[in-house]
Amino acid sequence: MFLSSSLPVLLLCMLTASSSEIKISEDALKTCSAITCGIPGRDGRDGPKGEKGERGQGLRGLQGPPGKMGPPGNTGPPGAPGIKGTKGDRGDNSVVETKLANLEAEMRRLKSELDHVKKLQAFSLGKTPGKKFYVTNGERMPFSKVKAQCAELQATVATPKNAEENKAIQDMAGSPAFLGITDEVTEGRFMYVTGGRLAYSNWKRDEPNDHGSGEDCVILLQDGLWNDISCSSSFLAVCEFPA
Ligand SMILES: [Ca+2]
Ligand SMILES: [Ca+2]
Repeated sequence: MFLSSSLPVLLLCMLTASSSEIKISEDALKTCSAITCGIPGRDGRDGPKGEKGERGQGLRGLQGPPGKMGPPGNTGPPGAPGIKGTKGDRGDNSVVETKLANLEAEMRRLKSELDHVKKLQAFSLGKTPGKKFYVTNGERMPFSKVKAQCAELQATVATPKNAEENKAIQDMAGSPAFLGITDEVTEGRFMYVTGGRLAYSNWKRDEPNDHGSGEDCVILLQDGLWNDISCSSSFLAVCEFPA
């Protein structure tokens, strides 16, 4: 009888019930202070199953290293032909022809000038048509340098092949000058630097004598006679140009 009359009070005393503890609200406690609280009832039955929660998201791992390059893909089909371009302007050859004509005129002028210079040079050197002519820069130097200087001028070292040429060099040089003749290849056998055995010679008495430590080059003395001499000595450089 007591239990049935105090049931509402008990319900008031139970504000929140969990599986482990019972919390009592402030209002309920006030009520309970006046009326003795009963023992808590049994746990209720489990409620219906809740809806399925959203899928969780785990921690994303670090990005791995790039993989190996795959094999090349197949060649694609050829593209469609492009749009045809507009027709170009007609070429103008007149500019090129004018330039060519100017160049030809300039070449004729230069050739005329060159011929004029050649005539002046021949006149100043006393050159006779059909005959060799000789040029000197008036410097003395070893034979090797004379050869190099003449080669630079596309000429050779003065080499008299007869008495007339010997006289021409003698008159032009005015002082001892190297000739393009040596016995450097075989001692005692003088030859032309350009090749071949001597066709003419004009040795001074008792020359060539290969004096001292040896003399393998030849100079034309002021009197027109020849003397073998050391190639490292310095004498006048005279170059010879063909006829
Ligand atoms: Ca010699
Ligand atoms: Ca000598």
